[in-house]
Amino acid sequence: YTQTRFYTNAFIISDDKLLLGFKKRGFGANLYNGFGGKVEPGETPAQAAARELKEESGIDAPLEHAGVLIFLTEGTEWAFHIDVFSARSYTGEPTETDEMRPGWFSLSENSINGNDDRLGVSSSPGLPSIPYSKMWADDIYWLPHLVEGKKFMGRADFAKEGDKFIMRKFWFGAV
Ligand code: 6U4
Ligand code: NA
Ligand code: NA
Repeated sequence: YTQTRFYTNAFIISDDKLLLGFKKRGFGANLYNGFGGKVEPGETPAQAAARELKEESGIDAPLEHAGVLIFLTEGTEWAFHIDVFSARSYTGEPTETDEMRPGWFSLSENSINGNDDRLGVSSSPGLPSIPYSKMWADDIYWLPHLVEGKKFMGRADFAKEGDKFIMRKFWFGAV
């Protein structure tokens, strides 16, 4: 990998709810994700994270660094370095944009694994469970740590099959 591209991803937690955005277009379209994008020249990752959160969801939040993820894709000459941020409060109202449709998902008290939509259970009646089946395949491994406030780093290796990304390997550790 001759080059690294820097991105951000921000997750907002409010009480026992997690805010995700359904990406309507571009890379990762039709998947739920945090809010984020490219770090522009002259920006720190933290500045980029705040700007992208505002652009894509309409809210501001006291973001804190939560982890680092490296994504490698077969046939792609660069590595993606994602600084992941989280916040436990926010101001403004989550608002749909051209890129993202925000929505709240339920977090259980002790573990969000019990909230996996693939198990068909939700701890918070009325709110959907975490839509892991419609998220990037690595998210189920590190998102519980983010929710628990534990810092992490990880690397996911993807293969591209047609227009689909298949996760081949995932390595993850607490930091
Ligand atoms: P902007 O600057 O908003 O146009 P955008 O293309 O929307 O950038 P983003 O953050 O959706 O960027 O995707 C950046 C890169 O990181 C892509 O390769 C997809 C990948 N990616 C983003 N979030 C991911 C996640 N939660 N899990 C994962 N890959 C993710 O495995
Ligand atoms: Na963006
Ligand atoms: Na984006």
